[in-house]
Amino acid sequence: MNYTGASLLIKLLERQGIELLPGIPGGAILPFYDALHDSRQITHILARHEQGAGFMAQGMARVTGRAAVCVATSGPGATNLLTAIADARLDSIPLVAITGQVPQALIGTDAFQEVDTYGLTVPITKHNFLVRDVAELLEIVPLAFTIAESGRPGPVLIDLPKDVQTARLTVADDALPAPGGRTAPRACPDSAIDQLAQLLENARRPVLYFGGGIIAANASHLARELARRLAAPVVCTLNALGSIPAGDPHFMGMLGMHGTRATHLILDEADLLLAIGARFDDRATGKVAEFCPRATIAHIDIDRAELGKIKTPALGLEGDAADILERLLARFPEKEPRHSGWLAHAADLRAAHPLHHPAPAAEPLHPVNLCRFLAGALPADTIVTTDVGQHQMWVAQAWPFRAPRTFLTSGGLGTMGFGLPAAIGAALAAPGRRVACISGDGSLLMNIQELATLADHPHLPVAVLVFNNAQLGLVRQQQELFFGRRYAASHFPTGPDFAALARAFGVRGHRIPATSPDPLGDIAEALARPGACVIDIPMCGNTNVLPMVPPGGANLQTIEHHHLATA
Ligand SMILES: Cc1ncc(C[n+]2csc(CCOP(=O)(O)OP(=O)(O)O)c2C)c(N)n1
Repeated sequence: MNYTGASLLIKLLERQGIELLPGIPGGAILPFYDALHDSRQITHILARHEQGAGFMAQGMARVTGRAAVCVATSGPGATNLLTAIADARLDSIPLVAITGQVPQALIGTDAFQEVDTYGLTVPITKHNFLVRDVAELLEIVPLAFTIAESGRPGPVLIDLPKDVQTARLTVADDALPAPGGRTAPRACPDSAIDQLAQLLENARRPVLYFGGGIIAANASHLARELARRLAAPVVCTLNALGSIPAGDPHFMGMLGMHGTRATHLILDEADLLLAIGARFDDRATGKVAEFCPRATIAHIDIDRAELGKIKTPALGLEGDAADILERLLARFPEKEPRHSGWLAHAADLRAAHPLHHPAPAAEPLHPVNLCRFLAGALPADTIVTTDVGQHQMWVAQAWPFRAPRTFLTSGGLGTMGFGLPAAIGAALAAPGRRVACISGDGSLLMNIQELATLADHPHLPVAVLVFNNAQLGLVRQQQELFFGRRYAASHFPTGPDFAALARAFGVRGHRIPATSPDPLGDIAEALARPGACVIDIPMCGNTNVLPMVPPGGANLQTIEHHHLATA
């Protein structure tokens, strides 16, 4: 069949199984859009800002575990995508970003809407391509998906000059390449797994440190089973939340800057730390020299570069977490769980250091109480997205996540503006699932224009819940605690009426009156109605997310509620 570069790319995306494609058109990508018009398989989702399109694709990829695609034009379209690409890189999300480029004859001439997208994306992609010839698409497109999904997942960019989109190529059906996708990584040697089994066998106080890599590897059930057989407490990073149910007796909570005190105490006592798909991020470890001071460290990661990057492990195992855990479990046959005294001690620590919050009846809209109320009011399999700030940390601390891929948040880059478009992408990719976007009044404004996209899909069950404290709350908190209460640029002098704003976009909007006698009842009523909505919830402006490890401090130096109460 005779293709243009544009129609060939569509054909190859269809063969990849792509059905949803968020993006925004523009001059340099118009031949692609023209060909897209003929696709019966791919539904284009018209975002209102390319960053929104990138985060919609991320929402799809985070929910399904498969690479999702977004598209933008050259120049400003491409630069608007950069944040979403960098975000995918830091959180290891498989993403294929397609950008239009000026015709090859104009590259390097400062042509209209020309930027060096290839150059700009070198440091923030796993790999990137500038397509020079239409025939290269046959190799590049499947390879882009293979790179995005294999090993440590990540973003891949395909920059496509306009003349390549219009160039013609005849390809027989049987000459079309097989779709790309995840390839099996090199197997970790048996000897390393034997050594790990021995370390675990000898340990008296083992702790498992779960990272987002467990979810990426679809290994949550295996990691939980290891915890059970070892009777080992589990600490989770932000992006590992959901890999083990919050109610599981092994789960100690999130570690790190806003982690639970119990995680830090148990890590301090551990004699063996097994990190799985975790990268010893500074937000998780606090002052590295004082992190887990008594423990021998073993580290499983698919990315060899992570082994020893921050902490030198006694044993590093490179490979797929699911494969390694399965083989490790075979070495721990079902028998009486060991270390049961250690697990009981962990439970005591957890009980002794609960999350501080006022009684729900006294302060129903305290963010911890509100998160627990919302989790109870929404279906158990609700997908939660957040933006970045205090609200994000409250959700991480208080939402009882039960399953992997139910908590989508920008962990590594910490991008305000992630929540709404990620929620739209998640809802599109997981039809029938409820999606709650917990946002802050600062963050929501960063991609508020995507309410227009949501209005295009009014039946999507996306509820945006604005924890509205009239502030950049996490900034205000740091200024209170570490900058002598000098509140520079963290209070909003004015703020929009988010309910009215939602309605202006065509989305149902609710504002919970500050004087409501039953604010939780009002919220439940708004959530019970079908379709997309925004619920603006006013809350107290000076509540802090605690505990908190001061930036640069050791995890045991947490600021707790009682420190401030007596200060
Ligand atoms: C794009 C971007 N700009 C700036 C920041 C720095 N930052 C981190 S949290 C925060 C405040 C967030 O405010 P809001 O969304 O209202 O949430 P709150 O902390 O009040 O819950 C800021 C400005 C960021 N993370 N991302």
